[in-house]
Amino acid sequence: MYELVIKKGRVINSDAAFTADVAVEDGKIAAVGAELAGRREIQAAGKLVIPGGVDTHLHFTLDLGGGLVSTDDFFTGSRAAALGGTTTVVPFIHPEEGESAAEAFNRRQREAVGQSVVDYGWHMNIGPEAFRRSGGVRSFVEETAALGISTYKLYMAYGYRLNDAQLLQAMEAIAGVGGLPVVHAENWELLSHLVQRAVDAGHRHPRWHEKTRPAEFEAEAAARVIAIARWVGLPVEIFHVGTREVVAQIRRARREGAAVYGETCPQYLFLNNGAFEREGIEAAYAVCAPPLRSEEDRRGMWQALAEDDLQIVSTDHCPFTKEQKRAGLQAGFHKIPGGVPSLEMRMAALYSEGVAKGRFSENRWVELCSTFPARLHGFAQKGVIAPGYDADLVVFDPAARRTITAEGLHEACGWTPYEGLELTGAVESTIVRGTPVVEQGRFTGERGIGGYRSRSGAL
Ligand code: DUC
Ligand code: ZN
Repeated sequence: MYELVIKKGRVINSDAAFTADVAVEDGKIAAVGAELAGRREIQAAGKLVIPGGVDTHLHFTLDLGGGLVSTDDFFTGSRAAALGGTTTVVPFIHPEEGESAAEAFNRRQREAVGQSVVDYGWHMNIGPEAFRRSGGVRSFVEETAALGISTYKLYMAYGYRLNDAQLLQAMEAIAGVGGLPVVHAENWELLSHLVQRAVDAGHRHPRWHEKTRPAEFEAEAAARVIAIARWVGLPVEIFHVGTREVVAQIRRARREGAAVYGETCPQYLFLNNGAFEREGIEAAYAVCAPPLRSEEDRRGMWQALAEDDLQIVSTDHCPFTKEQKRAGLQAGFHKIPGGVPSLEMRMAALYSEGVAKGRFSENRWVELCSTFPARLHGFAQKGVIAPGYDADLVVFDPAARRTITAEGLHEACGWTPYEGLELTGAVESTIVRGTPVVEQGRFTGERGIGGYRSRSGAL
């Protein structure tokens, strides 16, 4: 008799689909087979049983400075994740000047321990300050790897941005520990110039957010960082791809045999730059970076997922309050805090628009949202339903119908850019390492069930 058995669901892995019982013991999947009995049983006939979602790109309490902090903290954010079928998240550590990797890690851990409902790892941000430390970037990366962190965020934009020589040195250091760089690719010099020019000309409307961040310059940055990674001989993942120009760079590199990976996010799959023309504050809600692009780009992201030109769907979840967005809107497009909430809708939205509408298979859905992000980011125990893996499981009702509303979501911002979006399929139960935290679509978990998962390397 097992501790918990999910009965008679259709188990979906990235490479197989079959009807079976899934038995759980001590937080692990103990058996997958027929006629398994549990002290507790969840009936899943007619439902899909998938490995819990893995979201390898999101922000909890991101501090943009000047009092602007993104709203979801570890509890509200991880609860939204669980309700949306995501059981592993990877937010960021932004070390402060003079802070060691361990000090920064401990500071962030204090926000997460006892709060997170789902498991989590960390990306370590390598900013210019890493180069000013004694021992330089290499010892900073080694110190980080010793904490069980194997993924490193490199910005080509904002205050954290690295110049090209720093990108190269950071990548050499990451290669030395078998890690993976994940990159925000935009050409900061060009876009800053265009933003200033637009502001000087008196432009304030959110549409100028996209106009001042041309896709060509985003693609130029992606091509540049891909070239550096290839020269160093290191895999690289380009974050939040929303334009076909960047997809073309990734595709070209991959066809030449380079280990280059691309992520897109729900905002680039469900929204286009028409959102900047919405009324009032709705236009400010849509501001995120890189910006939303054309309808052709939006369609192009779906095609890229189907054709494996993009390999991961994460969220870059980073909501700000209505008041923060409104204050930005009044000050002008360049002052609107960038970020949208997508964490809770990701899995169901990808099923609805991807699988139910025939764009790709159930297996590809699981691969994009769970198996491959787990594998690329070094979560060796996650993303697969098989004995020995973590019992992170989701029971998903493929026939349920749901309309997205801000009221029905649990993200801590009170708005959603997807208001009114109709979805086929809904998360019914979520299990985090053997513990049900969502049952019948309702949160039943407790703070602190999730834990830090250390990693020893990336793909
Ligand atoms: N883009 C956003 O829109 N928000 C947070 C960080 C980022 O790169
Ligand atoms: Zn980014």
